[in-house]
Amino acid sequence: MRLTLRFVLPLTIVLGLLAYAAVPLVDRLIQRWSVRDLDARARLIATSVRAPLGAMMASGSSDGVQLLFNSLTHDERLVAMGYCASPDSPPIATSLLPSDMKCELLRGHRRGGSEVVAGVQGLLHVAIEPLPIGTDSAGALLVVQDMGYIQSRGAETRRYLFVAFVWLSVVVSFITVVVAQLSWRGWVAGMKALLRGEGLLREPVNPGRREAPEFRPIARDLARLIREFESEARERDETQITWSPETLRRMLHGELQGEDVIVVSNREPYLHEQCGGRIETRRPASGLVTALEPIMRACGGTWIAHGSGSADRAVVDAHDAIVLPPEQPAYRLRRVWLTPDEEAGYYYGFANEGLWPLCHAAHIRPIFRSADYAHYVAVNRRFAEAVVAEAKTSAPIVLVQDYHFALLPKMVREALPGATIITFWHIPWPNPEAFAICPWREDLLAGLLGSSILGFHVQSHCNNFVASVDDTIEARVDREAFTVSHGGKLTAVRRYPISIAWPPPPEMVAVPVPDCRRQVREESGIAAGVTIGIGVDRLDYTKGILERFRAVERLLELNPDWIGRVTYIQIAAPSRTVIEEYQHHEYQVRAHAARINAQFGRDGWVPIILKVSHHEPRDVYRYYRGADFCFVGSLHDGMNLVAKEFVAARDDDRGVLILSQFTGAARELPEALAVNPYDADQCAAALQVALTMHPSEQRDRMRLMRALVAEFNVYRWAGRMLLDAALMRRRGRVLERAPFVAPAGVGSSYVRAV
Ligand code: ADQ
Repeated sequence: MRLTLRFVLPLTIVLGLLAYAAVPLVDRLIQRWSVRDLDARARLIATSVRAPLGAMMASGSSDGVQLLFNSLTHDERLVAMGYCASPDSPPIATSLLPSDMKCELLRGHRRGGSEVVAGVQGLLHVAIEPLPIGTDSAGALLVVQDMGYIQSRGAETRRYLFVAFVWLSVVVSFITVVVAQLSWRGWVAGMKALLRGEGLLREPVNPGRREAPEFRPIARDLARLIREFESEARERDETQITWSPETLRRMLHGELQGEDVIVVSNREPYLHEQCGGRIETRRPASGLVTALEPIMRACGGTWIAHGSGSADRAVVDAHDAIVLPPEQPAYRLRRVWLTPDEEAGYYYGFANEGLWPLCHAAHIRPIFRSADYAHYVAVNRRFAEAVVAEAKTSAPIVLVQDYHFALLPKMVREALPGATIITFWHIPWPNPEAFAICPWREDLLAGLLGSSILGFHVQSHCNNFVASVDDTIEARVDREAFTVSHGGKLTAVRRYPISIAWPPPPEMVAVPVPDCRRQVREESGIAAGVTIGIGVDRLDYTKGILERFRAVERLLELNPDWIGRVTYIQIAAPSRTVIEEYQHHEYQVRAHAARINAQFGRDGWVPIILKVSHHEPRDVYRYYRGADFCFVGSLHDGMNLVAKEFVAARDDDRGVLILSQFTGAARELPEALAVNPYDADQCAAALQVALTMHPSEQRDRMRLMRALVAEFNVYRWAGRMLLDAALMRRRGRVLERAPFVAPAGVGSSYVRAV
């Protein structure tokens, strides 16, 4: 009712005012029409009387004229008539001709005309019609008509008009109320649906109902706001997210919908090798591949890598690409070919004889050759060109992996200024003094600072990098925001601890633990009562394999009771075998194992079993599951995924992890037995603890470690980086729309890194 009144009342008032304004207008209009009618009537009368009047005047019968006029004025509207022969003669007229109406009137109306005058009983219409008769050339007829009927007609019209307006207002109000009610209901229903989130966060409850077009812009804005709110909330409280391939896919869909994701790494996720007449597919032993492959499976995109398998060329298409993984294609691998010289200079030379020892505190001197560096520059350029060629948009998201591509971010940035480049440095970053020995340190830093985000596993590596920048090049370092501004570009330096897929692929943990133990024993010839330790590494001097052998030796020296009761299996994948240092290291590893086995081995038992060969991930997991403890003894390691894999493999909550304090993993897994691998006595003591640890303690420790790896899995690692990239891109877009030059050092400049 109130709604009705709200519509009807103003409408009635408006219509009333309109009617009020219309009345004088209508009066004037009626009068004008009536005057026109009376003029025509006067002309008609003049025409009708012309002949009899002419005859009477010719015969001088003024009485006859009088009689004629009297007979005509019987008409109730015709008040009086008269004839003037000239302006000076008296009129021959009926008795009711007003006395003030003289023939002089003719002077002002030589050609005739009419006027409205006020009579005693109301308005009169006086028409003067020229009527020359005989010699009276100025003769004219006076016709006086009553206009009273017009006034009564005006009153009637006003009455009709009023009634019509009243009706109109009622009808218009009714229609307005009905239409308003209907659209109000629709609007309220639409708004309620919007507030319920239909069409924004979820499908409409009634999919048949079409969304009102006027809601579309509101719905769009709301959806965008909700997305932004969600992602900001996620950024504020990421502990709420359980990261899985599905979460990552959803996040990529929501945050980076339609974005072009390109990964660049030296190592390819799959190698194709010629074996006899067959082509075999092989997964390389690499932490980087272990971490990135699940991501690419989850989000697709293009992975650019060096094609190093002997049959790699045989399986690619015309664009040097192949779709992977073989069993369930999800992403594209684009292979880049290198000549043996390029590979020797860029990969073995500068990357692995120069940067690898430079970044690892393993007391191996880096070797820097300018010819190697020239190859490093050229190969970085080649990969950068491949990124540009593979980019589907001008602003792709490029994930650059590791120390093989320190120069590439800047090269890609120059070609694709809109790209979001996330570079992840998988190995440690040395302190500024150690880094200073690199002859091309400025170029390396400038190259890396082409990235939007530069990631390391742990905060101390971020700190070392920023300190190196501070010591080496002209750049503005913001230690609060942890950003570096160089050449007008900003790079955020962030910590993203890498991890493994969780839960581990089902096929890795399919064989029950007791079966794994039995198989491991059988394969390695280990007797039933012997405790088994495991180490899984690339055969690399940074991994502390020699140190672990010394620890086993020391344990047997200090506690001879363990002789014949414990065997440590070292799986070592040959790595970088063309490098002399690695050849020497392998020789030492073999020699140490042989010496210790010779010293302590007896009756078919040996303390160390060394398996220098590559193993498929399934075999590696079988060893993890079949062992009683895992020993990670790296002298220096960015993260170390073996530690996390061992934890993931132990769904029986058993097994002990001995972990070097110089790995990134040690900061995340305090329940492991932390050791200094250089301290053989301490390591031997840790072995003793591991060998005697009660199963319930093993279970408690293992559960805590498993919970951590489950939560901080590789999907979180990638998701966190990609979310940061998405945030940067969003901020970049906002800034493009509303540019604002922040004062130097103010955080908004962070956005310009995009
Ligand atoms: P890597 O130095 O390669 O990685 P790591 O993290 O331990 O070291 O990963 C090694 C991977 O190779 C694991 O997945 C392991 O299972 C596998 N592997 C080792 N030996 C193998 C063998 N014989 N056969 C088959 N597979 C084998 C670099 C950095 C690390 C960082 C990772 C990821 O040096 O610090 O954790 O990248 O960022």
